[in-house]
Amino acid sequence: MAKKPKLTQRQKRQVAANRSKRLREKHGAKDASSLDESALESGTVIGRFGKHADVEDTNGEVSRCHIRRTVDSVVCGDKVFFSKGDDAESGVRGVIEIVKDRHSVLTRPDYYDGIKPIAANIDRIIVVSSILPSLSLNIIDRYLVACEDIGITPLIVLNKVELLSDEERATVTEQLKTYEKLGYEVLFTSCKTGEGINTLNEYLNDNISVFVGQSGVGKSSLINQVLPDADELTGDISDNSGLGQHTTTAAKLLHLPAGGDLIDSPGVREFGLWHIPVERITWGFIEFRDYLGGCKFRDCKHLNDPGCLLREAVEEGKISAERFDSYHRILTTMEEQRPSHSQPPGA
Ligand SMILES: Nc1nc2c(ncn2[C@@H]2O[C@H](COP(=O)(O)OP(=O)(O)OP(=O)(O)O)[C@@H](O)[C@H]2O)c(=O)[nH]1
Ligand SMILES: [Mg+2]
Ligand SMILES: [Zn+2]
Repeated sequence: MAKKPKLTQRQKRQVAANRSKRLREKHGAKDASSLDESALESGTVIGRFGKHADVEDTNGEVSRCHIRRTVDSVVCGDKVFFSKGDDAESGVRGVIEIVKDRHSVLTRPDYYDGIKPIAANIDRIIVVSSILPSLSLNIIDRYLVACEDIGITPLIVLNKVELLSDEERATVTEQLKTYEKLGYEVLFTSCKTGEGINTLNEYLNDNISVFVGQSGVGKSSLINQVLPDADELTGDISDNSGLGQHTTTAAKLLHLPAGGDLIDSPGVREFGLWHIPVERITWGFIEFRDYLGGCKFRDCKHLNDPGCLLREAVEEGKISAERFDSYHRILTTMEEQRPSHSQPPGA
């Protein structure tokens, strides 16, 4: 069979709009969210892999579904309208017809695929770091910018803390104080000693949280601690690189017994931010906000520009020098990581 020509984004949107209009007319509903449920089922995406997604209906029954070509993207946490089929043979039974509007979505840029959603309709982002792979404040800063960009409260988790000596623990506690002073919550955890797990449990209750962070930091292990039935696959750290081996390959949504959901996501090597405009990244460093617009030059790069309020604030100790350096490192790597086929945002 000849391969179907790929639709442009605009064409996809048009086809989707026509399709939902037709469905609405057919079922006499005013908008997509009030479609006749006897024709289409409502569900939540709880697994997403390759060309398929697992959708859980309101009774908790899970159907593996195809995704209608007109649907732009589907991720864990998405609320969808789908039709149930009965193709028991292939195991893939249904079709996702419409993805409902998302109240939030965490995205990351992908070198080949453009902007990729990671999880939808989340209200907490658990930013996991560890001692091995070693703690990177720059990676934390990247995730914090992404959280600020979409207005979702992050929790900074430092896992594997039992590996720290007393002295090392005092050092990282000091490093992470910077974040607490900015109003971010920081939690030390260990899947070996159980430290912090109860607090994490309480934090997650009744929320929809996505676990993000480098491969090997222990996202799946933490989820197994909170939800012993989850049985998430965990993998060893490579002896050579000290990094994880990308054990979780597809995102998965799990329910908490007391209410709320968790989304386990695959670790990413580099959490790029080149899909976010520079001004927005600057704004994502919350302690910079008071000074924005006050530099002598309107196009101040906040480097060695004369009359830079941000640099002055760093010199006066009002802004952490580490965060300021981290900001510049993000901007530098953004330019390096942006594929040549992609335009800077807003260009
Ligand atoms: N020492 C120690 N090891 C831990 C802890 N938590 C997890 N690990 C180990 O770290 C390794 C990686 O854990 P995973 O849970 O697979 O990490 P992940 O973040 O899910 O990794 P990806 O799925 O690849 O993104 C496993 O060998 C775990 O046993 C901890 O608190 N202390
Ligand atoms: Mg994992
Ligand atoms: Zn400046």
